[in-house]
Amino acid sequence: LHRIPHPPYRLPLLGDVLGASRRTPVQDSLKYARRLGPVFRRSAFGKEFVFTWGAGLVADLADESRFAKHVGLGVANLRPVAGDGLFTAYNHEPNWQLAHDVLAPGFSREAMAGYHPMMLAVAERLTEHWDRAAAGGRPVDVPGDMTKLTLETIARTGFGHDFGSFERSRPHPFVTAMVGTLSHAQRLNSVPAPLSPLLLRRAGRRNAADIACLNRIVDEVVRVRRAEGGGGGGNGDLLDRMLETAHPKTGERLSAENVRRQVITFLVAGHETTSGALSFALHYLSRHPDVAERARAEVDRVWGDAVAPGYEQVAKLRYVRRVLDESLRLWPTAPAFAREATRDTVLGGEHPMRRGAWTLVLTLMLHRDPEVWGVDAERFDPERFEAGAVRARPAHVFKPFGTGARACIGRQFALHEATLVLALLLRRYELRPDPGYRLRVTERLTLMPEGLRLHPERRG
Ligand code: MNH
Repeated sequence: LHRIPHPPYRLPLLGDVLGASRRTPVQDSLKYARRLGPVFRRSAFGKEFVFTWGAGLVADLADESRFAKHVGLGVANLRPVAGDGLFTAYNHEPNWQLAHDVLAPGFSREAMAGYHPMMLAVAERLTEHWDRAAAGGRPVDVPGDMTKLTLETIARTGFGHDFGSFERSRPHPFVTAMVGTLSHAQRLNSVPAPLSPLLLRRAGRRNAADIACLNRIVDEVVRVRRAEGGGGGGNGDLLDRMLETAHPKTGERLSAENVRRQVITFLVAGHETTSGALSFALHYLSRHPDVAERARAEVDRVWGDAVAPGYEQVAKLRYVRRVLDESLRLWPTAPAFAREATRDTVLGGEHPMRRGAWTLVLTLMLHRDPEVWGVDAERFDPERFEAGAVRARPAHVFKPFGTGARACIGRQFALHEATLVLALLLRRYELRPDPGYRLRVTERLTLMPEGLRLHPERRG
């Protein structure tokens, strides 16, 4: 450990807190990463954290025979919310494998094709809203609207539920409570553990109220489905799988408490990060009219005059997909993930790690490593995801969905939804930026462009 660099000004007890920001810990770590190199450590309140972002080291951490997901920091702080749900489960918890096997078919190609018409229907509610804004010459609140869209999409496709987000002027209470628990989980990382009961008493009460609110909302969603008499009221959607499907080998089913955890997990994990990804992509499209024009031409060419593009017509939008990938490169909306050694080993042939030792992979910096992405790594350029360019890069340098057995189960879902929506918006509107807007990014475990507004104009 002592060979790994750390910031120069270390305070006793407090550690590397000078110049550190509680609001933007991940963007803060970027500064340290650039100064200290591919692996570095920061200490806070007597605890030492190791950060890794060098491409070679991250590729080594992707070796599943020696490393696995570590449930720590922000993820561990979400355990009171999501318990042993898929995202927050420890590797050894039996409910992880059970839920993974029961739910994975919900993300198959066939399942996705079944969600497609519902995704279109939700997107139509967004365009109705944007049409009104365009007609009135009003700007739209991009992160707010993308959150409405992605929440309605996962709620409708996964759970047959309608939160009515587009009919509300304020966010649904589910969203408010979710943002509360995510922000709280992030803040817990920057408060010394022994003091946290004192410092966070009020925040803790708020958080408990937020969790109770989430529980109430999902219990109602489950109650309604059970009242429909089971038997697949949702045509085999995620909730049907959670409630009805036994494990193909063991015959085991999810418990009622675990179902609650999974519903919260999927409603949160299934919309917050996709919303951010769409928002960043729309920001870049509005700032790069040449890219928007090229993407729009692709949509016009591939979709023709189809009123409702089919499932297959989304995968054909190669350039729109590159825009999305490039946005996720610069702003991976889940900006870090943690890996632990599953046995005593040496990371990158250089750093000994005991079994259980862990490090935080800084995806945000991995994606900006000049040695991998070039001296212009900070520049938005979808051409980086042209097939030849991708082949020329080493493996494991683009990791917005994590890695290995615990990587994102919703990856295809998110990519399909986001590509579809970007294409629909490009086809329908010119996206004019707010001239005064400078990109500011808020962190609540996830990343989101703060205060982003656009002026959509209907195309002729
Ligand atoms: Mn998703 C895990 C990023 C969309 C459901 N997701 C992860 C991980 C990353 C991630 C990174 C791994 C975290 C870790 O190693 O600790 N997810 C994303 C991004 C998007 C996204 C950037 C959108 C863009 N995720 C979605 C969607 C769903 C979803 C959509 C559901 C419909 N994600 C999950 C679940 C897990 C996960 C569930 C946990 C999987 C597991 O551990 O088995």
